[in-house]
Amino acid sequence: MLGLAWPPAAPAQPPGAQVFGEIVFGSSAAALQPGLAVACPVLVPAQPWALRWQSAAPVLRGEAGGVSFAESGELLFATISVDERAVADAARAAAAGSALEHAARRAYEALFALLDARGHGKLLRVWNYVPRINEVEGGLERYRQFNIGRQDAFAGAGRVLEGAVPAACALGVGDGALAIACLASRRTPLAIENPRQVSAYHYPSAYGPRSPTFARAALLRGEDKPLLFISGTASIVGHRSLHVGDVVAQTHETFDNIEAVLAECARVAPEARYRVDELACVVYLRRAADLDAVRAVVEQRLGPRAQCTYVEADICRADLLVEIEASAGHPNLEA
Ligand code: 3EB
Repeated sequence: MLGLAWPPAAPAQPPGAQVFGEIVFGSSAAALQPGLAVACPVLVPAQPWALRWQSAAPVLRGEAGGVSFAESGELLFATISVDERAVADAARAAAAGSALEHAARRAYEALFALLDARGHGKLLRVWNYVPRINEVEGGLERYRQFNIGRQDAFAGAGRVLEGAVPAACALGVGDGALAIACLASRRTPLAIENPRQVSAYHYPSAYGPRSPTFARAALLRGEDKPLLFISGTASIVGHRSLHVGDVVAQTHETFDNIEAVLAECARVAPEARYRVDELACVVYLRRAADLDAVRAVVEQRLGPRAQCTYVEADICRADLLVEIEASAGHPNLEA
């Protein structure tokens, strides 16, 4: 049994469940190991807030190769941080591209080694927090550098670069280390694409020398309820950013994309027929000043039951102002 603790103060459900991993926003330290701290400001609920994973099955915690992990039943939660300043010399010596590219490659190599060693090899969902994501260094935006290292690590580990890839998000944070968290499973998730969008792994090279390696959503079937993760979703149709400068229109376009992913999910997995008002969302805003405008659209599109947290973070395309990630199927999200 897997649950998303929501809100963070809620007691573990069912009784006896224990939290086996967390991503804390608005804080520089996680309370738990494994746990990732993302220092970005939380706008709503205006205090540190965490995504927490809980399970009624026994939890085994450990640390290997720089990766902190916890296994419970068929799931594994893992985190790793790699400070590019600490690997800059190694990157130069290996002629391995930029320090950030090297850090991304190292982080994913370590995660893959751990997942394979633990027998939880199937990556379901990855959260990527990239320092200064939109800065251009050496002629290449840092998000694009990150994509090179990530894709290299997938290929180097013998993993596919398209199709059965995980759901993900990639957000920009201030200075600090590249920080990554993931959920993986013993079972193979179903990757879902959005018919309104070119698959990210097929983006043209105008968006960078290597495509991002992620699916629009991933579904883990065979649970009491199928567990759905919708990747960070933005105002992109085909492969283009739409409504540049108009945060309200971007938010509506983002929900059109999320609804298209839900429809595609129901088509390929009829038992996973989720409505938009059943989603728990994290809304990432580039500018805190857009909160009220975005919140009005979110509440209009999701209805009053919406479980939504708003975090200030940079979006991986410089022309986008908002990105929304969502999930459904957690037992404790039932009304
Ligand atoms: C996009 O759709 C917006 O690089 O892992 C969304 C989700 C985005 C995941 C990633 C990037 C990533 O292209 C950006």
